[in-house]
Amino acid sequence: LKLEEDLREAMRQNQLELRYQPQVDARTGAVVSLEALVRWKHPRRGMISPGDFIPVAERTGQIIELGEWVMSEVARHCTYWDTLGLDHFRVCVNISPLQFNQPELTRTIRDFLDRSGLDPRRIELELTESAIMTDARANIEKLKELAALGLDLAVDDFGTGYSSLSYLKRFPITTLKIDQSFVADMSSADGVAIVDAIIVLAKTLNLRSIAEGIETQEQLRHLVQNKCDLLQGYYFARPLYPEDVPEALRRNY
Ligand code: G
Ligand code: G
Ligand code: MN
Ligand code: NA
Repeated sequence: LKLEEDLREAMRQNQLELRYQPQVDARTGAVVSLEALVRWKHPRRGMISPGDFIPVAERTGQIIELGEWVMSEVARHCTYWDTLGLDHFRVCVNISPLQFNQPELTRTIRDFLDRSGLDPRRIELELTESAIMTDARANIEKLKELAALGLDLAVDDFGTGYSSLSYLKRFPITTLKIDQSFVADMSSADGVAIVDAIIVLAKTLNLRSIAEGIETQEQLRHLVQNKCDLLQGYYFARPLYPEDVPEALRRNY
């Protein structure tokens, strides 16, 4: 209950902040997108990881308000980067299962796009595999509505849930995001086999593949060799302050 009350305060008192983690094009080394990741600077407890408070916010419903805050911050930061002439990259926004299941999600996202004037093609929503695969048949319409707004849709944590391949093919998604647990397990033959299989599946379905949680040269080499499209992880960059994004965009990784 304490964390819940604190979170309400946190949103009012600007204790939440967004960081942006670069996603690198495996062929060119350029940063082509950034994942927005929320951080909580608690006045007494210090940094609280979203792994600890997102589940609380999801349980209490505060994730709805938090999600709207994230979108308004993304819009604000995009406007700032625009003034520097930096607008050739996507921003990936995590959408929690509760948010996804809100009937008004499409309207919320449309309002966000209208208000901010952002080109929808610059936004990618990261939806978890379990959220979209639970009641998959009913979700086709919802995903079509979202896709019709012109933005990209990624399946986050791919491989950890139970995907129906036939739905995967029918969903208007653009990206498969290989869960970082599989990347972390790439020192084993099984781990490598799973990662390779997801990359091939993505190619077969004409989807972009992205691997997250890349920390080592060996992981990187294998992913590049096997034609994973995008790469994300501490090996390249930690989640960055918005002010540090311009330098990352100019760099070649
Ligand atoms: O940044 P970190 O690796 O600690 O994030 C932990 C978890 O919190 C991840 O599963 C990530 O998807 C989730 N998360 C981070 N930022 C957001 C956000 O803005 N919205 C939602 N719904 N989840 C987020
Ligand atoms: O569930 P989601 O994919 O949205 O979560 C991404 C999470 O992974 C974020 O909390 C982010 O901070 C974290 N992360 C990003 N890169 C790495 C990495 O290279 N190693 C580890 N261990 N975590 C990472
Ligand atoms: Mn994510
Ligand atoms: Na993930």
